[in-house]
Amino acid sequence: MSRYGYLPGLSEGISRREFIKLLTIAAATMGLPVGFVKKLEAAVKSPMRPPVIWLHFQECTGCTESLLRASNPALAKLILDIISLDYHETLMAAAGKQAEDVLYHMINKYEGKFICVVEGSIPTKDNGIYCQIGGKKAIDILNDVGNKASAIVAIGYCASFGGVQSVDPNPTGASGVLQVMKDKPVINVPGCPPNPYNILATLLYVLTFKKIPELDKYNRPKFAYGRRIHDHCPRRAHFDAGRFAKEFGDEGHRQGWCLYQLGCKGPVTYANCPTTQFNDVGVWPIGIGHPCIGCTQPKVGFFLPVKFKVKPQEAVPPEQFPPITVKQGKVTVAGVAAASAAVGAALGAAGVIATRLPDKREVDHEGKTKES
Ligand code: FSX
Ligand code: SF4
Ligand code: F3S
Repeated sequence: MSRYGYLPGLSEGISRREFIKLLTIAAATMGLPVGFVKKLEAAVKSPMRPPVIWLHFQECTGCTESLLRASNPALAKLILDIISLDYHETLMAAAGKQAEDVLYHMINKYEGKFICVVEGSIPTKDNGIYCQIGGKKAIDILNDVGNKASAIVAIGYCASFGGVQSVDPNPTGASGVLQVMKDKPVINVPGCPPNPYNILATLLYVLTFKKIPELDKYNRPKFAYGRRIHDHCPRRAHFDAGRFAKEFGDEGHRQGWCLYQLGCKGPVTYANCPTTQFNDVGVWPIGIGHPCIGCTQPKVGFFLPVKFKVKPQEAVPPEQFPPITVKQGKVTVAGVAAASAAVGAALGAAGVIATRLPDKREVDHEGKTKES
């Protein structure tokens, strides 16, 4: 239950089995070994865990809805109830003045200690008049609450990057949280809607480690947004082989070929959708035949026409792979990699082995080593 117990319908417990399963998935999403599940459990159960205050501005509420409609109801319960959600405009029974009183009571009581979650963009044009709640402008509410929070988690494409309403001509001046709150730690968890496991993992990370996870240049947690869709896409073999769906419903589309020619933005979009997927039943846009629209990528999702073809970038190796620019004795890794490419995938390991070796060793074209 939340501290005030006013979130209806979310108070039934989660079985221990479900609870541990969710924490294990969250640990895997964060790239943590299974041994960390106990730490996550302790953080969630701690009576000292910080309250969470969840604000809504310009949006479709799809982020919260997708949580509530998750095929695993325990997931919504874990995020919305057990992680101590103390104010959520969509879910709480309180309304009007009562709701406002709760909000200001909470932020004053827990100043500097609570996490503020924001859903939706903030209109900044014409003094912010285009989104008002109880006569108060969104930008003022965000300033009141955000400035007292220990950290802000911007959930969804709207709160992260402005959303569909920020596309030109952006009549309301819709902006992401970071554009408004420049001096606060802001974590962006984009997606339209974002994957509930990424929301869970981000909140759990902050609760457990009491710090912000490592972020990329768009303030997204690297554990969830560190790789391109294209790099893990199950249709990638078709891309490499030049087999493309040209029209929805054509033979290539029915065969599950690559959706690049239909405007897939997977080659420039960073997110874990191919591996995490949605709704616990393995669905995600590309999996069900729709090109990725880039809903986690600034200036891509909604900004580029669906049929627009992006330019594929160079392949980027995962961060945990060794660097490919380090010279290793007489044979450079680049040389080994080139040789590997020429003689087949089995030798690809040579490049990896090579970078782990101390200097003054040579690596032959089969990856065997000898001291020089
Ligand atoms: Fe935006 Fe979320 Fe898309 Fe909708 O709240 S990210 S329009 S799913 O609802 O903010
Ligand atoms: Fe997958 Fe899209 Fe890349 Fe094709 S272009 S391999 S569908 S991510
Ligand atoms: Fe969004 Fe593309 Fe994933 S459209 S949900 S980032 S596959």
